[in-house]
Amino acid sequence: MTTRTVFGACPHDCPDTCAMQITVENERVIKVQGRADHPNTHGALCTKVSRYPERTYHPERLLHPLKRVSKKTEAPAFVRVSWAEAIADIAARLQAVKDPQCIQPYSYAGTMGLIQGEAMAGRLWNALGAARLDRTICASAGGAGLAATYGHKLGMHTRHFAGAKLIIIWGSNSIASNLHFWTYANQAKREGAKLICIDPRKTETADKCHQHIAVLPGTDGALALGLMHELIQNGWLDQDYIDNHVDGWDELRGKALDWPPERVAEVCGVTPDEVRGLARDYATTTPAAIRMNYGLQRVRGGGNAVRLIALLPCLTGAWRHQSGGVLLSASGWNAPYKNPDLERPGLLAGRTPRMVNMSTIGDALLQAAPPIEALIVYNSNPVAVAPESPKVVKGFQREDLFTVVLEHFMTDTADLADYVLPATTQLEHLDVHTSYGHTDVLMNQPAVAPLGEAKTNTQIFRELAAAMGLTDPCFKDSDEDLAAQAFTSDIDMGLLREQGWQPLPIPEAPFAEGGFRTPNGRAQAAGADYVPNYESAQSSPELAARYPLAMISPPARNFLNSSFVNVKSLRDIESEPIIEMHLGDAVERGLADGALVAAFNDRGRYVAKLKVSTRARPGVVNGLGVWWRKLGVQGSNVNEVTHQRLTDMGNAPAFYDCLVQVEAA
Ligand SMILES: Nc1nc2c(c(=O)[nH]1)N[C@H]1C(S)=C(S)[C@@H](COP(=O)(O)OP(=O)(O)OC[C@H]3O[C@@H](n4cnc5c(=O)[nH]c(N)nc54)[C@H](O)[C@@H]3O)O[C@H]1N2
Ligand SMILES: Nc1nc2c(c(=O)[nH]1)N[C@H]1C(S)=C(S)[C@@H](COP(=O)(O)OP(=O)(O)OC[C@H]3O[C@@H](n4cnc5c(=O)[nH]c(N)nc54)[C@H](O)[C@@H]3O)O[C@H]1N2
Ligand code: SF4
Ligand SMILES: [Mo]
Repeated sequence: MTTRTVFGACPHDCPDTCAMQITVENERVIKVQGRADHPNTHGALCTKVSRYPERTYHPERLLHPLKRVSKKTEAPAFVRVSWAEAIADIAARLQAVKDPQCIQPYSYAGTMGLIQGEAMAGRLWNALGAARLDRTICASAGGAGLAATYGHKLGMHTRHFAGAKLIIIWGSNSIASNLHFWTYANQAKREGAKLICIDPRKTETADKCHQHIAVLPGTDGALALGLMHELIQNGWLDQDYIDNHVDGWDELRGKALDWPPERVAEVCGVTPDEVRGLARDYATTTPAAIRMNYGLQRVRGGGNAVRLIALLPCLTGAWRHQSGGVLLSASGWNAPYKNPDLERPGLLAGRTPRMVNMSTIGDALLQAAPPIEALIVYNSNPVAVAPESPKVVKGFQREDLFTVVLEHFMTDTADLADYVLPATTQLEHLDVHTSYGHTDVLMNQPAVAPLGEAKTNTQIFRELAAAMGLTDPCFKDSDEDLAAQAFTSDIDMGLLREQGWQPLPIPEAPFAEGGFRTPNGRAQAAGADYVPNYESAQSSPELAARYPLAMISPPARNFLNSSFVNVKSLRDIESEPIIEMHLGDAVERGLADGALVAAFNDRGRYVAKLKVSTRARPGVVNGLGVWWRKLGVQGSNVNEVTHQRLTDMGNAPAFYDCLVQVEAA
């Protein structure tokens, strides 16, 4: 028996980017663990990724290229073909597209790796002049909000939350989605810090905080303005910090004065005392830290809400302390270390192909002019995760659309492909990673050879480039070459290979003396304001009369977006798709716990089991995401009812800005 350990990195879309230790016995991975010597990972992976071997050796892993033999509207049927046949046919089909802008890549963060992400794919799209993709589906509203305020996506160090005396967890179910942050928050709690959770849902995280403020979805901007009102009225401002480091406060101050606690309470669905108490705690506890997450920016006003919340530590001077400030994303810290030439933008040779927003792929497939003729999907499962899936499905069903999907499994998206190509998992390929939660870079070494005939994303794109006659030498780069090119020379690749991770030199209290990344170094407050939801009783009363319940669809703890839904041990924990509803709302509708119900609106109908639960507040239902449609009830998932309208900033989807009615199914 031969046993070895290999250093890896978790590839998933999660702020924690854990360092993994992979145990291989007789050329089979038997265990993945968190590395004890990596500070942010501290020896533990989450439940999901601890099952990564189960996912990798899953009996339904795709191991051979498949070609469709049924109509798109019929039950999916495929036959096995050779790689040579698949690559030659796909290359010919792509070459037959006259306007290269009608070739549409579609990818997201199935892996966050820089190599298996866009390194080789981007080169191919640039060389062809294929359409570009606006990658907005997750974080671009908040990202744009942060950038408008601070000049970049920057925030506190995760580890310094351990030293805070007040932690506001705002729009985040950290125990489920940001476990390693929670470890630091818990440490602060043990040392006497107060933890407050702001979330419409009473999450596992809210259970463990001292206080839970259950705002209505999409009202966080109003709450932030209410806090500012209280800071002004009670003389709690750090005027010196504001004078030296903030632009536009006079304008924002005027707006905040219009938001007394009573008005805030009415809009947010909380009490005036909750607003006053929160303001007092925030202003009078030092250091005070805010962990925002992306939950609160999936509404029409998401960008502005992030702007307003991000400004709070400027108003109290919380930034003066290393354990004060705010964190939404840390990715701006690693941006300067990334090689901007990795995807070879020069291959575009002056062309500016059209850009399609991934969040409106349903409309784009049905309406774009000229039409999308070929679609290449990798690292994403849009038929399950994109909003308003009835339209996404209809778009994918177009018989004149040529679709190729690179995948590990036969997902809802793969079911609608012309070709399905088997891709390697993180245990089978090389990659390098940055993180949006901490500030280390990591390397993932392949632990075992590709399973079956699976190939890396990079190899598939290399072969396609060759078959399409592209001769630029960059298409010959190996994954090792790509890894060596991924960063600027400030990253020590030798150390990265040997140790598996490397911290970046980031200041401990980065904005203690201002120095934001805006052109004049000052935080920008002008223009920030509360933007109400598209769909709510206040902003669209006629719609609310028909669809009176606000539905949010936050992640399920044991899935990662739609990944892991097909891993049986994890699906067994989640058991089945559920909609959480407050008892009063259930009684009003004559619905009993455990009933099969449908959440519906003009867009579609999502069928799930009703869970009458204190996790739901009155007026809000929680449709935990994101199930594979085909593993859900009646082939539906929560995106049946979401819409394609975009946020105020960043052109992102407003998944949690959604009215429904619920009835027995
Ligand atoms: N287990 C698990 N972990 C994950 C993921 C997963 O699917 N499962 N997804 C990963 C991804 S892709 C991302 S982007 C990250 C972050 O992903 P996020 O979506 O930020 O995940 P959560 O931390 O669950 O935060 C969402 C929380 O916001 C709450 N929320 C919804 N609407 C509002 C609102 O209007 N205001 C406020 N204040 N709160 C609201 C929800 O109830 C939920 O508890 O997590 C990653 N981690
Ligand atoms: N209603 C609702 N919808 C949501 C959300 C929500 O909260 N509510 N969350 C949104 C968010 S935050 C996000 S980030 C998106 C996420 O959406 P996606 O980025 O599409 O994420 P996943 O659903 O995890 O799908 C990733 C797919 O990539 C595949 N994959 C993983 N690694 C590789 C690889 O190395 N090669 C190839 N070829 N494939 C690979 C996996 O098998 C998986 O099927 O969903 C969004 N959709
Ligand atoms: S999903 Fe997040 S918490 Fe889980 S192993 Fe990956 S990085 Fe760590
Ligand atoms: Mo995300």
